[in-house]
Amino acid sequence: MIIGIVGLPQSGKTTLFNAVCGARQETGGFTAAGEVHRGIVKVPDDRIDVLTEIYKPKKITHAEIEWMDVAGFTGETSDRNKVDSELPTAVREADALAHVVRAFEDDNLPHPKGSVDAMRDIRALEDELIFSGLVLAEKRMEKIERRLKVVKDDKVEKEKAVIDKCLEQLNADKPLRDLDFSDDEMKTIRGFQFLSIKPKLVVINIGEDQLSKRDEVEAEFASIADAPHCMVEIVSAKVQMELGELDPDDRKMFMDDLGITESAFDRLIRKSYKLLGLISFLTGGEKEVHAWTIKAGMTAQKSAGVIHKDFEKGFIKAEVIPYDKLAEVMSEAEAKKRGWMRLEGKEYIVKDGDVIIFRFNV
Ligand SMILES: Nc1nc2c(ncn2[C@@H]2O[C@H](COP(=O)(O)OP(=O)(O)OP(=O)(O)O)[C@@H](O)[C@H]2O)c(=O)[nH]1
Ligand SMILES: [Mg+2]
Repeated sequence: MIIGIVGLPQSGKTTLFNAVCGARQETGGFTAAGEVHRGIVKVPDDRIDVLTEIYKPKKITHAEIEWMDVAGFTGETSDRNKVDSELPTAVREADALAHVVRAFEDDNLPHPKGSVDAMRDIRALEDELIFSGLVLAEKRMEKIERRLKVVKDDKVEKEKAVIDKCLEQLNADKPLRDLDFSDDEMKTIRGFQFLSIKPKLVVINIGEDQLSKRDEVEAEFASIADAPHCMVEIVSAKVQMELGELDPDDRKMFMDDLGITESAFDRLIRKSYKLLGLISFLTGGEKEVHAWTIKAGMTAQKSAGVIHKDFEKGFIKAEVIPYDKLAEVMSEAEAKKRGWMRLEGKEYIVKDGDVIIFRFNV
């Protein structure tokens, strides 16, 4: 699962990337077109800490997501043949987008649009995502219609229906992520990698001096998160990056000074996880405590396959203790004694925080 960072040049994308991934890429230097930074982020999870206390494992493994940082783009082109070269092509492979929007004031750093106006920039990027999809869909539709003139083809007819649905939405200046698509429809259009279909996290990048007004800023942009598959988070990327470079003791002191809590940043990463429709189930033992990433709605048998294909193939049953129950007694044996361990079959829909032991045959 990949989150692609997008936004205007010099909005703080690489700064955010460094903060999130603990990376040390150059900031303020214009990430070059075609340059891609990749990093892996551990998803903070208090439940792992509790399970660690219970099982005292040799190894601890968090859920992870990949973040990707690319060059900025202004999206000022109105030339339909150029639009694709303007958008960093790498972000097409992302599963979700994080749009970094500059809200910080800095007289020494000119804004590519001449002034700081976060709402304008949010809308402009959305327009660009929609526009690039429109170009793609229109081109495809031409091909489809040409083909259907020559031959009757059910598969192509089906594709036409989905592309029509997309075109209607895009022509109304609305993103595809607002629409519901069936699994079948999704399969049909997956190859186009439409940007406006990707879940979007809007990251409002505020300056250090705005940190004390965080709640006001949050209220100002709250409506953005009303749209389906959209979330907003307020951070100061620069402060977070600098905090990340400190050793833990100094960091704690700095954060107290600035009045920021650890959870502000953890929340950004947790949100991105949720935005992707991901949840974790947990496994615990002396060897390892492990948070495993699955798509919400996955069955027990499919989830077993995330650990090992043999678990899925030879699946017999899942022994499930909900995390809250386990944390209540802090002992697997005690939870079992109290009858809190359930036996679930292959069709069981795994819940976030299920602590699972899979029984299987190979
Ligand atoms: N004052 C201030 N400056 C910031 C903040 N966040 C980022 N910057 C500065 O903005 C400049 C650009 O930051 P980058 O992270 O390189 O921006 P970018 O979006 O990756 O830029 P491109 O790669 O050119 O698209 C750097 O000089 C940062 O130090 C902030 O919260 N406050
Ligand atoms: Mg950059």
